[in-house]
Amino acid sequence: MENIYDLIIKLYEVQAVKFGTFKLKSGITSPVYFDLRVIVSHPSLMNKVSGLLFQCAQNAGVKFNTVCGVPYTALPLATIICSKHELPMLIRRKEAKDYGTKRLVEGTINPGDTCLIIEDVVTSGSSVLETADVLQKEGLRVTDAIVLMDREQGGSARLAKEGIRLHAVVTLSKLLDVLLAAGRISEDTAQSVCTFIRENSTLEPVGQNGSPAVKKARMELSYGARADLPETAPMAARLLRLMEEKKSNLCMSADVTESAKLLRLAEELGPLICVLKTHVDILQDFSPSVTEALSKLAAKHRFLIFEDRKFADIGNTVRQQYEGGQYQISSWSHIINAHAVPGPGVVQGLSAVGLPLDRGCLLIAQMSSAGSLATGDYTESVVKMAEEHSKFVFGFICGGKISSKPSFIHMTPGVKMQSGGDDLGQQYTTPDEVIGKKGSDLIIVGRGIVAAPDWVKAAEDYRKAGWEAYLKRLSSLSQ
Ligand code: 5BU
Repeated sequence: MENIYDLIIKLYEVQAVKFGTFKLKSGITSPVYFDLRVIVSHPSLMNKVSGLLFQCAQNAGVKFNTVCGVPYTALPLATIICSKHELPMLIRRKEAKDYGTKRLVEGTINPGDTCLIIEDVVTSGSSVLETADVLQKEGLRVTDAIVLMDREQGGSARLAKEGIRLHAVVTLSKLLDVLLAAGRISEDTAQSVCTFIRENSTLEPVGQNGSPAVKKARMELSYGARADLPETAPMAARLLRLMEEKKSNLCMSADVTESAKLLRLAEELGPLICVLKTHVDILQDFSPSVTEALSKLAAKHRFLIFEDRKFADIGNTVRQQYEGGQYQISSWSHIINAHAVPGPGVVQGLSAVGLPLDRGCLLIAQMSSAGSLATGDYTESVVKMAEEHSKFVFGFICGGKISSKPSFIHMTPGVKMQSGGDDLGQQYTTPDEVIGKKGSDLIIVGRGIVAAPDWVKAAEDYRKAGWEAYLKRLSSLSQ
């Protein structure tokens, strides 16, 4: 066991495993990359790896007469094993020579012998299968393969289908657990690797062998657990805790034009919501006393105020719009939102005002209205901008989950019990769809509540629907 621990640390130190952003042959981007070719420059590591590969075969009770390494990285490993234990070896050529014997396998082939395959990394299992195929065509039997690193992306199930048992010295889950425990990688890194593996499995779901790191990533984190992550911004942590405490992922959009009505909504629905969203500029009778009263109700009923101002100008202008004018938004609104269209200056201008006041900002990554231009590459760029300003930007206005980082909060407008729309382009999705299927965190409901005959009943129905969808999602992802 200690051996494996040391091996993993050593592999990390010689950069045989790297974390970051890597473009794979397939074109997809991976947060983890194995380059086990580098181990040929570390003789003691070569010996250690070869020893563990052999031991793995012994432990599994594999019976074999000969050994073949998958070219090229596993070739020297097979050589060391065969040399040390005086076993006959076979070499598989990648290309047949165009002269001489034209053999695909070098060495003495005794048809009917069992050949053990050695490989460095298995992802889908296809390179092991290719080698097995060549050996089988020569009349050899292939029953087992030993791999140094199983990425747990479906390779072992694929090989099993072809009658080959895969034995791994190290699994990716184990590697992540050890590196996490040793403080070599962050929780965030482990999480993103797990998410990547889960989403890019070639066959079977990952993590069935019970690694805590992988299990944790397969398991959806609760709102409360996300609040405690070190990378979670203070405003996100505050909101997530409120949600957990009030069992509510409901943001009410109090789109009314009279101050008295706004305050009545806040007083009556305050206990059921975690955020109250305003459009302060639609109030006919605004005065600073309204926001003062609203702030008191927010403290009394424990909800956050979100002025849906959608800032979208150069940094210098938004700074003044946020802080000054007749609304003085920064003095009472815990949360604001902004379009990313002006570039990062908009966030810089807003955070200059908001950060010292412990405020937070949501970036508008998608919109609920028909024909919205905030899609595709634009949405991706917004996520990137949020990641670059993650102290102040703590989440998104979006249609569903757009970032795998659990520290970011996803809030979705355009929610009603019945899907459909209004006659000005608004499009509605149900709470179950938004939270349960699309993976968002909060529903934003306006007319679904405000235009209902009984506000309190409607708000309670939405709170319940949103919360139950969340609980259902949590339990389905924890299996
Ligand atoms: P509704 O009555 O639930 O349709 O109100 C939705 C609210 O959310 C309303 O205040 C909009 O201004 C706000 N909204 C939205 O509907 N869609 C968006 O993409 C964004 C905000 Br951003």
